[in-house]
Formats: sequence, structure tokens, C-alpha cells
Amino acid sequence: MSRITALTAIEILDSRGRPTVKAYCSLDSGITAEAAVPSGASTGTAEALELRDGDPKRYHGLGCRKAVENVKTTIHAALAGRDFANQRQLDTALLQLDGTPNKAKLGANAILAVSLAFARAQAAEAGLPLYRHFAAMSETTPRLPMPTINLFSGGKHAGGQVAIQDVLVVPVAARTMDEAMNMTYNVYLAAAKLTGEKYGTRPLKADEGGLAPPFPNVETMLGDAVEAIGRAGYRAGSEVALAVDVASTHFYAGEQYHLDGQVLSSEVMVARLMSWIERYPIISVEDGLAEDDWAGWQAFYQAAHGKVMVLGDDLLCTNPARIERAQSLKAADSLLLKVNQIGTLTEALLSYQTARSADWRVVVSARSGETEDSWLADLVTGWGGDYIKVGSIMQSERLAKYNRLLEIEARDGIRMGA
Ligand code: 2PG
Ligand code: MG
Repeated sequence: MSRITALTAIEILDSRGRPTVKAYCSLDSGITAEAAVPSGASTGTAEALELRDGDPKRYHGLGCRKAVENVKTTIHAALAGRDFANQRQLDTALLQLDGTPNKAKLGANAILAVSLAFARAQAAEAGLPLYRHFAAMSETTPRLPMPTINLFSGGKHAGGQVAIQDVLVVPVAARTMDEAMNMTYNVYLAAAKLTGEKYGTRPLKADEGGLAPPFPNVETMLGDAVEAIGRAGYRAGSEVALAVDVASTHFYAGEQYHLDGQVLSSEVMVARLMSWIERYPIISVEDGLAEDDWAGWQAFYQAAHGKVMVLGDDLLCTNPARIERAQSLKAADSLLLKVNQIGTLTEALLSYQTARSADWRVVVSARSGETEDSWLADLVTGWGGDYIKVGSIMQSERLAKYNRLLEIEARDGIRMGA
């Protein structure tokens, strides 16, 4: 049992300079723990509500003072003095207090910050590293994930100069996190040199630190990634593979996909995705179709399942009901898990378990607006996620997670894979 004595919060800034929430949870054992929440840009419409102040005089309306106040007043008043045996009990109390289907009253940013700070406080109380606490919560054996690392960016993260959002490298031949990061560094440097030569640009970086030269189209973006892998001395496919986040919800309008100056039907979009899969060493396609184009997702699943991971982000929004729907419709076979899309650890774990119950793969993901908090690295390790997606290796809010994975490997001897 952990008795909460105080809950409080402050407004901090994320990696885009926008406000977000950091919460502090104190227990009567004398422990105080903290946690900060991230924020997305390419958000799905089914995401839980991120409470923003809407005051145009502060941060263009993006302030989080209301969410902070909700932690300090409503949530503190309701939970301080109470005992909670575990995360589920705490999160259930938070959900009851909010009482809305999408956390609109208190804000998912306020609720998740408290949910995470409590987890960290309980871990500290038990004398466990955070990932071991997460492993106990999910009854799994901790293991390190395979990283998927942002190399090239487009879409909403890079001013839209190319429609798709991310081309990621996956160092599939790496046996350790140490090796994976070194391979990634080599490919990133080769890509920066290549794009400098080819586009004559200095390496401009997008929200997650990916390179963002003016690619004329998606095929060139993918081709340049393959060339960079080769220049770095690796075999594309068997040593370093690619993953893409098409983020196609964000170029879908009027039931058509607006890609590279063309207007594509859902059927043609599926054919386009399949042509990329055939021509480039892609192992995972995230949000190949828009969040409402369920028929398109089903068609893509029929064509691509077994060849690549059919990975749902905006489609699923880490929501167990949407995951179940995708399972019964055969619309996807992998979950991109973002805890703040749903808003509590307990619900995110249910999403994770729902995905696993149908033998899905799980990619645990950061957001484009991140903080220096590294809890995500502990979460993916503790729950045993297959992959982590954190962005590039060039910004400290991303490196906080990679460095934590390196630390878990070097100091605790936790290994990658099965
Ligand atoms: C995504 C994420 C992370 P955002 O689409 O997968 O890359 O972006 O946080 O903006 O939703
Ligand atoms: Mg995505």
C-alpha cells in the first residue's frame, strides 16, 4: 500500500518550446517522484484530450496552467491521504474523478503526469529501477527493444516539404543497444553528407532531429536512405532495414490521398505502398492509410500482412476498443503505443495486452514534442515491447531515452530481444 500525501505540478516546456505538465507525487514513506508528459503534432482524432488554456496571450493559447491547477487542486484534494495498492487502483480513481470518455475535464496531460509520477514513486518505495516496476506491473521479463530511429523527416514534423512523416532506420543486425546506436550514428553521418552533396543544403533538422532536405518525392527519400546505409558500410535490408511512418491521415482530404503532387484513391494508395515495399528494404509501414479509411487499411492488410508490420498509430490511438476493432476487421497487425494518446498507464497496459493477445507486434513511441524525462525507455524495457521509436540521435530529449536504454544494458545487463 502506498499512501499519497501530496500531488502537485508545474508547467514546463517541451522540445518545441511549448508548455507541458510535470507532476510530483509524494508518499508517506517520504518519497517524492516526478514525471513529465510529452505532446504530439500529428495527432489522431481519437486521442484523449490534452488540456490547453486557450489564452492567446500566453504561448499562443498552448499554456497548461489549467491542467497544472487540476493536479494541485481537484486531483490533490481527492487523492491525498488515500492508500493505493497498485497502479490500477490509482488510475481508476483518476478516471472516476474525471468522469469523461476522453479526459476532457481534468486533461489527459494532468492525469498522465500523475499516473506516471505515482509509478515512479512506487518503484522508489520498492527500491526497484523503474523498468523492473513496469515489468512487475505487466508480469513480463524485462528486455531491451530494437530501436527504430528517425533518419529523414517530412509531413507535419518538417514543414510538409515531402508528404510522408518519417523514414526510420532499423539496425536489425545489432545484437546490443551499444551496437545499434553506433550503427545508427554511422548511417546518420553518411546521410547528412549525402544530402549535403545532393541538395546543397546544410543538414536542417525537423522536430525529432531527422534530416529534412527538399526531397522531390517519397521514392527519392527512400532511395537516399538506402544509399546512406550502403555508404556507411552496411547491407541494406539484412543489416540495416527501413521503417516508414506515412502519417497519411495528414494528407487525406475528400477521401483522397494528396501525395507528391498527385491525388490518389485509397486503392491506388495501397498500390503505391506496395510498390515501396517491393523496391526498398522496408520492414514496417505505420499509418499507411488515414485514420478513417478502414476499408483501405483492410486492403493494405490483405496485401502486406506477412511482408511488413502493418502498424497503426492514428488509426488505433492506443485505445483498446479501436485495437479490438482492427483485430476483428483484419485492418492492422501491430500497435504503435503512445501512453499519452490514452492518458493512464493502466489503460496503456490494457492496449498493450490487447495487442499481444492477437500476437501483434508493439512499437513503443515517444511524441514529436518530448521532454528530457526518460520513463519511456523503462516502460518499453519493463513491458517487453518489440521496438522503440524515439526520433533521431541528435537531440537531448530523444537521447535521454536512448541513453537510459544504454544504461540499462551496461549497468544492469538487460539484453535485447527474446
Ligand atoms: C508519430 C509521432 C512520433 P506525433 O506520428 O508517430 O513520430 O508524431 O507525436 O507528432 O504524433
Ligand atoms: Mg505516427
